[in-house]
Amino acid sequence: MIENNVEQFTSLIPQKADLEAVFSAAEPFQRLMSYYRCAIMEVETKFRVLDVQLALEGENNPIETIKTRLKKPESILAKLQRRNLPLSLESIEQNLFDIAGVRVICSFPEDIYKLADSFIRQDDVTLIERKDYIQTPKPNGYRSLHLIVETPIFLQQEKRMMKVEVQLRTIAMDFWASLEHKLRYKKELDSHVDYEHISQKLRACADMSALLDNQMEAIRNQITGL
Ligand code: 0O2
Repeated sequence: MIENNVEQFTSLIPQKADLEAVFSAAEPFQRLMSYYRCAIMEVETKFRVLDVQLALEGENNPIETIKTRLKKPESILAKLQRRNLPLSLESIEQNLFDIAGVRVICSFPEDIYKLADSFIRQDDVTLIERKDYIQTPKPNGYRSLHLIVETPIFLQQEKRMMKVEVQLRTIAMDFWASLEHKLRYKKELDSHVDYEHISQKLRACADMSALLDNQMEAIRNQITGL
């Protein structure tokens, strides 16, 4: 039994050769991460510009907040290992599309689609993948619109295409997802809780948050005459 556990544990540790490859690539790795940081800035600016323009057209600012994040090196390594992918920079670029993440929190569901359409229409944005978890929520109740896009960053000597994951959500969707994420983390610590029951409750909360979004949007449309 103990031997089994040791085997399971050691299988999670990267092989020495893999680690050497990762460490020897430290400088190129940092460089790649800084390119992703630049791509985040480009995409964030595009959304900020759209927000200003929509406000100029007489609508309230559709964006509440924008959060950005660069995936941590340990999460990158873990994801490559989980998927049995090569531990190399090429592999990161070719296989992982969520190294650069931009989360756009909107006031109302309709704003999400308006912003997403305007963003995707821009001629330096190429849509790679679109997952609409608002139209079709995940079984646990998770809702958001996910876009994987490719967009250029302009360096001193070259133009480089970078992939960025954009998640668009309302405040209510973000509220639910943030708490669910925290509770999921706690699940790894506690063993005495009835998680089936908790899942049902979380699903019910997700349904309530969807209802709230729809009702708030209906009120907005009544007020603005849309
Ligand atoms: P983090 O730290 O937010 O980046 P993949 O990400 O490609 O391995 P999948 O399922 O194809 O897997 O990706 P998907 O469905 O586009 O979802 C990826 C991200 O969406 C997650 O990233 C979360 O940010 C968010 N997400 C998806 N499902 C849920 C959910 O049920 N609850 C919450 N709270 N967030 C969710 P990461 O990598 O998990 O984390």
